[in-house]
Order: sequence, then C-alpha cells, then structure tokens
Amino acid sequence: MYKLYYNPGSANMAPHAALEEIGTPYELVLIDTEKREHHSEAYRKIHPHSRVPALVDGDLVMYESAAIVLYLCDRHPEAGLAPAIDTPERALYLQWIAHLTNTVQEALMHWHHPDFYAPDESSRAAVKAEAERRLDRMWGYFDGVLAKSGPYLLGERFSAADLFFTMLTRWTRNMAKPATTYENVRRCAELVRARPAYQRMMQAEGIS
Ligand SMILES: N[C@@H](CCC(=O)N[C@@H](CS)C(=O)NCC(=O)O)C(=O)O
Repeated sequence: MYKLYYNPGSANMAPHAALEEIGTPYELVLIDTEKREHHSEAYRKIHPHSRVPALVDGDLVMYESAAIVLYLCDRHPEAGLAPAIDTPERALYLQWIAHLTNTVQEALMHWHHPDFYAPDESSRAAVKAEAERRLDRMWGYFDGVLAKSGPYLLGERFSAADLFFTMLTRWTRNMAKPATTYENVRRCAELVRARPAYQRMMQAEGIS
C-alpha cells in the first residue's frame, strides 16, 4: 500500500488527489511542518531535503510532487489520468507538468518563501513583488491557452496536469490578483475542484 507523507495544503495536494482519482488504497502520514516535523531525523531518511510530499511504495521511496504524480499515473493507466505514450496529448501533458513544476511552482516558492532567496527584509519584499508580477503573466498566458483550447489543459480531456494546475492556483489565493481572477483559469480550477476525488482530498487534508 502506498504511503503519502503530507502537510495540509502543501505540494502533496496533487499526488493526493491523483491517489483519490485512482481509487487505490493508501495511507496518509502527517508531517506537520509548523512543528518542524519535516526536519526530524526519521523524516530526513525519507526526504533528504526535508520537504513534503514523499511517497513510499514498498521498497521505493521518492519525492518531488510532479514526479510522484507521473509515477502514480503510469502505474495506474486504467485511471485514465495520463494520455498514452507516443500520442501528441502525452507530449503536451508532459510539457504542462514540467512547466507547472519548474516555472510556475518555482515562482510561487519565491512568493511564499522569499527568505530562501534573499538575505534581508527589503530584498525579500522585492523578490516577492517580482514573483507576483511573473506569476500574473503566467496566469494570463494560461488564460489564453484555456480560452482557445480548454476547458482543461489538454482541451476536452481532463488529466493529472489539471490536478497540478489547480493545486498551484490555490497557492495564489492571498495574492493581490489570484490566479482565479482569470476567467478560464477559474473555470478549469472549478471543474477540477468539483470532482469528488478532489473534494475527498481537500476534506482529508482539512482544507477548503
Ligand atoms: N519541488 C518540491 C517542493 C516541495 C516543497 O517545497 N514543499 C514545501 C511545502 S509546499 C515544504 O516542504 N516546505 C517546508 C519548508 O520549506 O521548510 C515538490 O514539488 O515536491
């Protein structure tokens, strides 16, 4: 049985929602980052960089939320969360997941953790402001893509990329201009949030 190490609302949301979509048995293990449990010696054996999430599958121990999502979807093709290999949809699915984690999630890290990137308060404020400007351009770009060929990132077809996308939109909710200000971004996120599996994930993590 899978074990997913999580902290409510963190990068585990997408892998957790994928597990719910798949419908396979799994165990959730809370790592309370406010209590700094991610820095414990025991957890560092699972995630050497002290982050959440991590996944354990038998002898396999892995981290990085996007990699976990890709792994789970490939292990459970019957769930239909990923297009088949060798299809143009598969290429786009990989493109979006890589872009979401490398670029959008990275900019979100600048906003949420400016302390990782700058030594003092004034430079942290500048890092945060620039991240918000960059993110606004990114959501604007997604809005155009989804307007032209939505409602999902792969058009009419829902995929795990939409789970990752929706997770990231939530992390903008306290920004001056949240991602869901953009109509087509909001429509995609609303469709995903209405899915029973996504709702079960939110409920299990105790978030709204
Ligand atoms: N790229 C990693 C990022 C993981 C990450 O930074 N997780 C945050 C929560 S969203 C975390 O563990 N933060 C704890 C800390 O920064 O001390 C992934 O997607 O798994």
